[in-house]
Amino acid sequence: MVVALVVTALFSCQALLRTATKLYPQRYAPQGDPGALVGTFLGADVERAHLAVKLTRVASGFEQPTTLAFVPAEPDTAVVLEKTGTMKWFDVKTGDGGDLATVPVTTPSEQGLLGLAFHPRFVENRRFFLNYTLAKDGKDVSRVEEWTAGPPPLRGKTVKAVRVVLEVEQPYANHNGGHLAFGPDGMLFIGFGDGGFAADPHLAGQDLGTWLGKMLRVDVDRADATGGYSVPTDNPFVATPNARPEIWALGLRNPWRYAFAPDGRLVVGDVGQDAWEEVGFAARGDNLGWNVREGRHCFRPAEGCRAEGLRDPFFEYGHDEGQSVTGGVVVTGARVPGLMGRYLFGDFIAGKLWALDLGAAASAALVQPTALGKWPVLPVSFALDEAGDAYVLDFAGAVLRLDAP
Ligand SMILES: [Ca+2]
Repeated sequence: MVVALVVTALFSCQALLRTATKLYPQRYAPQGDPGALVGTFLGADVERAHLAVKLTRVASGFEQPTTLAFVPAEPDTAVVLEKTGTMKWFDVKTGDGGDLATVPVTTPSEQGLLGLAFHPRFVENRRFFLNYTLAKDGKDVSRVEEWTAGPPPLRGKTVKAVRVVLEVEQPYANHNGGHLAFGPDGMLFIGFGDGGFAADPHLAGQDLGTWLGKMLRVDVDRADATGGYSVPTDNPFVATPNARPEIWALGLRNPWRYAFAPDGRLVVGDVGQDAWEEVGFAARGDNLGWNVREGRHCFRPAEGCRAEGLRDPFFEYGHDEGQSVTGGVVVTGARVPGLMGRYLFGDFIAGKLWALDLGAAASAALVQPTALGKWPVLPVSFALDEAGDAYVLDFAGAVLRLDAP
């Protein structure tokens, strides 16, 4: 009871503080020595090829940030989502910033304000999409929602919710997925985890009758009678009895982050259970294996599981190396020459960063990445700026740019 009161008081103070600071311009300029971060090579990384990089703080002071995105055609402006429900903008050069919106989220475990995607024609239509969890009718629900920004620039404005695209009930507070990304086909890809707890107790991963444990593909430009979206007629399971037609790929445990490579392939980091973290492709109709397989190994049953019809990841690592993969982005900028054209990703718990060649992933059974080191950060998301240069978002509150050493 005492603990509960203290917690309540603490949250009340934070709420007051947030209300007060909203009245004034906010500052997210980097704190401390920007050169203080040092990467080290440990474990299997010792034997891998190394790429020396520097992590330069460009902003700090965010509260449990989950998502970083650069605003299209406004190259000095980036957006950060905080798990606790605030959407913020900041100036990448000066650190000036402010609030754009406060979303009424639930925040236990892995829930909160989790994902954002700008519409491919955001510059003209000012539409963007958020993925967050909220309490509704006594249940926890993941909601994908369309929002609108007013006339440019985005900075210094407030943004507004327009309509709900879709919602799904979440049986547990973990593995809620949360990411959003538009494909080169203009469709919105929505990744949902298996619903949570552990080991997929509802067997959602292999069940085509639920959105949980799936990658969905929907058309948000042509809503049907539901008002939220329509199902593209070329989705893989539209003619499969009892299958949800929105499904693009199945067998996912928690696709926390994913991205499209410049060649159009969808690359997913799928968080593992007790043993293996994985990165792989999710092409049309692919079954990525969960919970039959964890990485390239049997999970259910523990031996002699089926492998046919399942797509294994092109990279996996054991929990001796890290405990929660954060899918990344294909770097297109030239700021770090050794990174250009490569897929950058990391581990949220271990603070390790890697880069690998997706061209090699297409032909080889397993690809070995280049190690970028273990850093004192919690890589929760990756992002590219307008030049295609890479940033890592530290869940402890900082935005870090990858630079040549
Ligand atoms: Ca898998």
